[in-house]
Amino acid sequence: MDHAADAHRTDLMTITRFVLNEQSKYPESRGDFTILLSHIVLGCKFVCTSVNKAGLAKLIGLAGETNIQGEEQKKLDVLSNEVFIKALVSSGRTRVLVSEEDENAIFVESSKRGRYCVVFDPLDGSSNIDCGVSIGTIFGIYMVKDDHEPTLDDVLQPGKQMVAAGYCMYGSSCTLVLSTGTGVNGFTLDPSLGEFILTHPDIKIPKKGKIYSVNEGNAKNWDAPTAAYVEKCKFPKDGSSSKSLRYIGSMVADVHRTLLYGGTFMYPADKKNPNGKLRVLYEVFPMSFLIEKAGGQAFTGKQRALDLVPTKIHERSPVFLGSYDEIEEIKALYAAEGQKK
Ligand code: FBP
Repeated sequence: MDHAADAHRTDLMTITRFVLNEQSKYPESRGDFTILLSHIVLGCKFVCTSVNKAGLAKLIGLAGETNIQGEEQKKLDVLSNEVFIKALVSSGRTRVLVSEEDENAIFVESSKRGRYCVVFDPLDGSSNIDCGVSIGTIFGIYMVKDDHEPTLDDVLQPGKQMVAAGYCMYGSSCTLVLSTGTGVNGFTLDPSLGEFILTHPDIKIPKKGKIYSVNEGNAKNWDAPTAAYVEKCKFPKDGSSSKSLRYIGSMVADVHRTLLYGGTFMYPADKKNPNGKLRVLYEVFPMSFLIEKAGGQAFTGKQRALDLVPTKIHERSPVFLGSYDEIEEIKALYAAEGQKK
C-alpha cells in the first residue's frame, strides 16, 4: 500500500460508498441494508472513541452488574450495549435484536420495525479491556422475507442464512471487516475524517497457515483429535517446520490475524466445557461466515459450523476456523476418531 500516494488520494472509498455500490447491483433494493449498516458503523465509531479514552474517562473496571453469562459486566460492556441497541432500534430497519449482554431477545416495537434481525456481541474479549489489549464488536445479520410478528425463530436460524456479518476491532487502529455475502473487505477508521476507508479489499485467507491459536491452558481436558492436531502443529512428523502459537484471548483479534495471515483459531470442547465457550449466534456464526467468504472453513468437531441450528439464543458451540487445508486436517482427525467408535 503506497501511503504517500494514499495521502493525496481524493477518491476515497468509504464504507458507505462501498455498500452503496454493492446495493446498486440489486435494482430491487430499497437501501434498508445501507441504512442499517450506517447505524452499526455509528455504534462502532462511538465504542472506538470510548475504548481509546477508557483509561482517561474512568471507563475502565466493573459496572457492578452481572450479565446472563454470569460474567461481571465492565462499564464499557454496558455502555457499548446501550449504544448499539439504541442505534439499531433508531435505524427503523430491525425487528429482533440478540445481544451477548442481554438475557432475552429484544423485539422492536411495530412503529420502528424493519426486516432485519441483528445478533451481536457489543464488546467481545472484555476480559482484556483493562490491559488495553485489542477487543471488538461482532455482529451477524439475518433478513426475514415478510412482516410476520417477530419471534425467536427469526434468529434461531442456521448461520448460512445470514445475509451479512462483520466485526470491528479496537486495536492499534480501528478496523471494520465486513461481508455482505460476496467477498470480505476491511475498512480502517481515519480518525481525522471520522470515516472508515477501504484498506483491505477482497480479503482471501491463505489456504495453509504457519500459526495455530488456542488456549493451551485447557489442553488436559481436550478430546483426542484436538490434542492430535495441536501435537502435529508443535511436532510435525512430515519434516515441515513446527507452527507458531499465537493466542491473544480476544476472539476478534485472534480471528483478524487468522483471516490475514492464515492458520487456525480454535475454541474446542473439553471435559470442563463440553460445548466449548463461544456463543453460536454472535461469535461462532459471524466469524464462520467471514472465514468461509474469504475461502476458509469453520467446523464444530461434528459439522460445518454454519449448518448448526441453534435452539437457544446464548447457545455455545466448539469451533475450529481458519485456512481451508488446516481445517481439512482437523476434520480428518475427527472422522478417524469417529471410525474408532
Ligand atoms: P467475552 O465475550 O465474555 O469476552 O468472552 C469471549 C472471549 O473473551 C473471546 O473473545 C476469546 O476468544 C475467549 O473468550 C477467551 O477465552 P479463554 O480466556 O477461556 O481462553
